[in-house]
Amino acid sequence: MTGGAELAAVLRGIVGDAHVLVDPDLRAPYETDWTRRFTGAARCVVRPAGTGEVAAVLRACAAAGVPVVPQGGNTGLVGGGVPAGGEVLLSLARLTALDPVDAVEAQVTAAAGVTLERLQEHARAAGFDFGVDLAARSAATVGGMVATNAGGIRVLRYGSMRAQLTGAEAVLADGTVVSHLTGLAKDNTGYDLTQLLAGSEGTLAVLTRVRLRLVPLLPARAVALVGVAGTDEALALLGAARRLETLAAAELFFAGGLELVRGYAKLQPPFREAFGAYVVLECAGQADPTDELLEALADCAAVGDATVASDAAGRSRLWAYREAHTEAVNAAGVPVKLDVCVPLRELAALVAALPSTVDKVAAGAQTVLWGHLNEGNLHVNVLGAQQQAEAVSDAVLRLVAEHRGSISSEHGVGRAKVPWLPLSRSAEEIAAMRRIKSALDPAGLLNPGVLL
Ligand code: 2HG
Ligand code: ZN
Repeated sequence: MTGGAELAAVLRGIVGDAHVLVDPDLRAPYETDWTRRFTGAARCVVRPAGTGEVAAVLRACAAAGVPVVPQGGNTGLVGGGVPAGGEVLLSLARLTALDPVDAVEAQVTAAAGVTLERLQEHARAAGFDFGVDLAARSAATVGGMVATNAGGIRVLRYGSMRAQLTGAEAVLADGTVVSHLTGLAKDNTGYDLTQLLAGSEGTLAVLTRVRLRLVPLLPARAVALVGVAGTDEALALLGAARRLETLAAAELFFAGGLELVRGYAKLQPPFREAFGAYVVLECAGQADPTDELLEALADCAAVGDATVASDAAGRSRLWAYREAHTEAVNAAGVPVKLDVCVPLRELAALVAALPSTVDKVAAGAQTVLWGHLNEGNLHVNVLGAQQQAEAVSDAVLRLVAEHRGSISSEHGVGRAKVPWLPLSRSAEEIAAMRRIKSALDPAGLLNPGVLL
């Protein structure tokens, strides 16, 4: 094992003095996630500028036997991109090359550190759009989003990140570059290494470039915020909205979350009357979908009240009630944060059981729920339970497993959910994952302690 100073000197030789950060103040922004729940001291932060430098950094770390934590925009929510202590933190933020849109294939190749927002602007300027969208768009990077198989608010229409992925370039733990960026629509030439990396959370390789599918730019949009009595009524509304070909998003939140968001973002109550649950529906098409959205709402008995906007300002005003949830919760305290999904038939029972399940292990804590209705994906945020974080996670995740759900729907396993992985994956599956891990990273240097 090389000493810390010696490895840092080797890394400086690869990326230049300015891009190896050893000073604690300079390292700090990389060492803690933005929710302040995960933190660890890195040996140093290294900021390579391209695939060749990433490969050289990984070769140097492998030679020194030092573990590496890859990091994109540091917007992850399960501690998968921050060090536990003593690793080299490999920031992909300087890999920002973005190729011109390939309009013939409707694809684009982007380096790992390109932010989602930049990718969206780039695609839209060329008459296309990108199929994944999420609230952290200004900071989340495409490399991190592939590594975590990010989901977000358009999964209903376009699937999650892996569904957009047609190719990848990545560096293995020993510095080997594996590159398959042709993006061919049909390519049956053996194991799909690209898809293996989607959702691998930095444990198998470091993604440096990704080839992504683009979708048609749909200029006409309409958003409805709908008040309903509760989860069953939200599901009835979803059933009606799903008949619309233009449906692009269906999101859910509840009265408690609305109150928190209104206080934080200084928003007016959306309706004169208060409702138990709220649904945001978005429709998108080449032609204005407002009328068909209004008709669907008028025909649905579950609708308590609704407000619809078609102009950009009005649409973002309605989206704010949903999108400000994470920030509003964060401003209220450090939450216990869980991200689960269940079959839709189980959703109402889960929503009903969650507050009392939490209360049994953390009396007086506040359970805030919201999420992606179409996928039965609930974000369970518990405030005032940091001392009982483990017990809350355990109780909630066991309840989810009883309802045939997943302990991590879209945020990944990271460091946060490792103990509960057996609730969602069998011993045989986990053993097979371990075999894949040790084939690609035999020394266990990539993101140790994450996922497995
Ligand atoms: C969302 O859908 C994000 O708002 C974040 O996945 C969820 O903060 C959370 O728990
Ligand atoms: Zn989400």
